[in-house]
Amino acid sequence: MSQRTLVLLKPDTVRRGLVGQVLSRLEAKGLALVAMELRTIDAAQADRHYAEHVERDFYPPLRDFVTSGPLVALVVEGDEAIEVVRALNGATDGRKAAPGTIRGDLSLSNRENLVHGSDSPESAEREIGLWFPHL
Ligand code: RTP
Ligand code: MG
Repeated sequence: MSQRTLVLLKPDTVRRGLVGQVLSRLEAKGLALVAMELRTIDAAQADRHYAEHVERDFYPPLRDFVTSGPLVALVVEGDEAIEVVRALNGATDGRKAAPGTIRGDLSLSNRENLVHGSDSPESAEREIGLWFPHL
Protein backbone atom coordinates (compact mmCIF):
# COMPACT_ATOMS: atom_id res chain seq x y z
CA MET A 1 0.00 0.00 0.00
CA SER A 2 1.39 3.39 -0.93
CA GLN A 3 2.24 5.55 2.08
CA ARG A 4 3.79 8.90 2.82
CA THR A 5 6.34 9.37 5.58
CA LEU A 6 8.27 12.28 7.07
CA VAL A 7 12.05 12.13 6.76
CA LEU A 8 14.53 14.50 8.38
CA LEU A 9 18.14 14.79 7.24
CA LYS A 10 19.35 16.05 10.60
CA PRO A 11 21.89 18.87 11.06
CA ASP A 12 24.83 16.42 11.08
CA THR A 13 23.88 15.29 7.56
CA VAL A 14 23.95 18.89 6.32
CA ARG A 15 27.13 19.76 8.26
CA ARG A 16 28.97 16.71 6.94
CA GLY A 17 27.94 17.30 3.34
CA LEU A 18 26.01 14.04 3.14
CA VAL A 19 22.64 15.39 1.93
CA GLY A 20 23.27 14.23 -1.63
CA GLN A 21 24.38 10.74 -0.58
CA VAL A 22 21.44 10.20 1.74
CA LEU A 23 18.91 11.60 -0.73
CA SER A 24 20.39 9.38 -3.43
CA ARG A 25 19.68 6.30 -1.34
CA LEU A 26 16.04 7.28 -0.90
CA GLU A 27 15.67 8.08 -4.60
CA ALA A 28 17.51 4.95 -5.74
CA LYS A 29 15.16 2.85 -3.63
CA GLY A 30 12.28 4.21 -5.72
CA LEU A 31 10.69 6.55 -3.21
CA ALA A 32 9.11 9.67 -4.68
CA LEU A 33 9.83 13.13 -3.30
CA VAL A 34 6.61 14.89 -2.32
CA ALA A 35 8.01 17.89 -0.41
CA MET A 36 11.48 19.06 0.62
CA GLU A 37 12.79 22.09 2.51
CA LEU A 38 16.02 23.25 4.16
CA ARG A 39 15.04 24.68 7.52
CA THR A 40 16.56 25.65 10.88
CA ILE A 41 14.07 24.86 13.62
CA ASP A 42 13.57 26.43 17.03
CA ALA A 43 13.12 24.61 20.36
CA ALA A 44 9.32 24.78 20.11
CA GLN A 45 9.30 22.90 16.79
CA ALA A 46 11.79 20.36 18.19
CA ASP A 47 9.51 19.82 21.19
CA ARG A 48 6.48 19.30 18.94
CA HIS A 49 8.34 16.88 16.71
CA TYR A 50 9.76 14.86 19.62
CA ALA A 51 6.68 15.26 21.87
CA GLU A 52 6.94 11.64 23.04
CA HIS A 53 10.54 12.19 24.23
CA VAL A 54 10.40 15.69 25.79
CA GLU A 55 10.48 14.39 29.38
CA ARG A 56 13.31 11.91 28.80
CA ASP A 57 16.83 12.45 30.16
CA PHE A 58 18.32 12.23 26.69
CA TYR A 59 16.06 14.93 25.30
CA PRO A 60 17.83 18.24 26.22
CA PRO A 61 21.01 17.38 24.27
CA LEU A 62 18.84 15.99 21.45
CA ARG A 63 16.95 19.29 21.32
CA ASP A 64 20.24 21.22 21.21
CA PHE A 65 21.42 19.00 18.38
CA VAL A 66 18.34 19.22 16.16
CA THR A 67 18.22 23.01 16.55
CA SER A 68 21.98 23.43 15.98
CA GLY A 69 21.83 24.21 12.26
CA PRO A 70 19.87 23.66 9.10
CA LEU A 71 18.25 20.30 8.44
CA VAL A 72 16.36 19.01 5.42
CA ALA A 73 12.74 18.02 6.00
CA LEU A 74 11.07 15.95 3.34
CA VAL A 75 8.05 13.84 2.65
CA VAL A 76 8.55 10.74 0.54
CA GLU A 77 5.98 8.39 -0.89
CA GLY A 78 5.98 4.78 -2.02
CA ASP A 79 4.84 1.26 -1.28
CA GLU A 80 5.20 0.62 2.49
CA ALA A 81 7.27 3.81 2.67
CA ILE A 82 7.19 4.05 6.49
CA GLU A 83 8.79 0.66 7.08
CA VAL A 84 11.03 0.94 4.02
CA VAL A 85 12.55 4.23 5.22
CA ARG A 86 13.08 2.86 8.76
CA ALA A 87 14.90 -0.12 7.22
CA LEU A 88 17.08 2.14 5.04
CA ASN A 89 17.88 4.30 8.09
CA GLY A 90 18.95 1.34 10.26
CA ALA A 91 18.97 1.00 14.03
CA THR A 92 18.93 4.20 16.10
CA ASP A 93 22.52 3.87 17.33
CA GLY A 94 24.92 4.23 14.42
CA ARG A 95 27.46 2.04 16.21
CA LYS A 96 24.98 -0.85 16.23
CA ALA A 97 23.17 -0.23 12.94
CA ALA A 98 23.80 -2.83 10.26
CA PRO A 99 26.25 -2.11 7.45
CA GLY A 100 24.30 -1.25 4.32
CA THR A 101 21.99 1.09 6.21
CA ILE A 102 22.42 4.87 6.25
CA ARG A 103 23.31 4.93 9.93
CA GLY A 104 25.31 1.71 9.76
CA ASP A 105 27.48 3.04 6.94
CA LEU A 106 27.77 6.70 7.89
CA SER A 107 27.18 7.28 11.64
CA LEU A 108 29.09 6.37 14.78
CA SER A 109 26.67 7.97 17.22
CA ASN A 110 23.38 7.37 19.00
CA ARG A 111 22.45 11.07 18.76
CA GLU A 112 24.10 12.29 15.58
CA ASN A 113 22.50 9.55 13.56
CA LEU A 114 21.81 11.54 10.40
CA VAL A 115 18.17 10.72 9.70
CA HIS A 116 14.68 10.49 11.09
CA GLY A 117 11.78 8.49 9.70
CA SER A 118 8.23 8.36 11.07
CA ASP A 119 7.66 5.15 13.03
CA SER A 120 3.98 4.40 12.28
CA PRO A 121 1.09 5.57 10.07
CA GLU A 122 -0.20 7.67 12.99
CA SER A 123 3.21 9.28 13.52
CA ALA A 124 3.57 9.92 9.79
CA GLU A 125 0.24 11.71 9.64
CA ARG A 126 1.02 13.80 12.71
CA GLU A 127 4.56 14.67 11.61
CA ILE A 128 3.64 15.51 8.00
CA GLY A 129 0.98 17.88 9.39
CA LEU A 130 3.53 19.44 11.70
CA TRP A 131 6.23 20.04 9.08
CA PHE A 132 4.16 20.54 5.93
CA PRO A 133 0.70 21.73 6.99
CA HIS A 134 -0.32 22.40 3.39
CA LEU A 135 -0.04 18.70 2.46
P1 RTP B 1 14.30 9.13 15.07
O1 RTP B 1 13.00 9.32 15.81
O2 RTP B 1 15.24 10.29 15.18
O3 RTP B 1 14.06 8.68 13.65
O4 RTP B 1 15.08 7.92 15.71
P2 RTP B 1 14.49 6.52 16.15
O5 RTP B 1 13.03 6.45 15.83
O6 RTP B 1 15.40 5.48 15.62
O7 RTP B 1 14.69 6.61 17.71
P3 RTP B 1 13.70 7.18 18.84
O8 RTP B 1 13.52 6.11 19.85
O9 RTP B 1 12.48 7.81 18.25
O10 RTP B 1 14.59 8.32 19.50
C1 RTP B 1 14.67 9.60 18.92
C2 RTP B 1 16.10 10.09 18.99
O11 RTP B 1 16.46 10.23 20.37
C3 RTP B 1 17.79 9.86 20.56
N1 RTP B 1 17.86 8.83 21.57
N2 RTP B 1 18.74 8.82 22.52
N3 RTP B 1 18.79 6.42 25.23
C4 RTP B 1 19.22 7.41 24.48
O12 RTP B 1 20.21 8.03 24.77
C5 RTP B 1 18.46 7.77 23.30
N4 RTP B 1 17.40 7.14 22.83
C6 RTP B 1 17.01 7.83 21.73
C7 RTP B 1 18.34 9.38 19.24
O13 RTP B 1 19.09 10.42 18.68
C8 RTP B 1 17.10 9.13 18.40
O14 RTP B 1 17.36 9.39 17.03
MG1 MG C 1 11.64 7.91 16.40
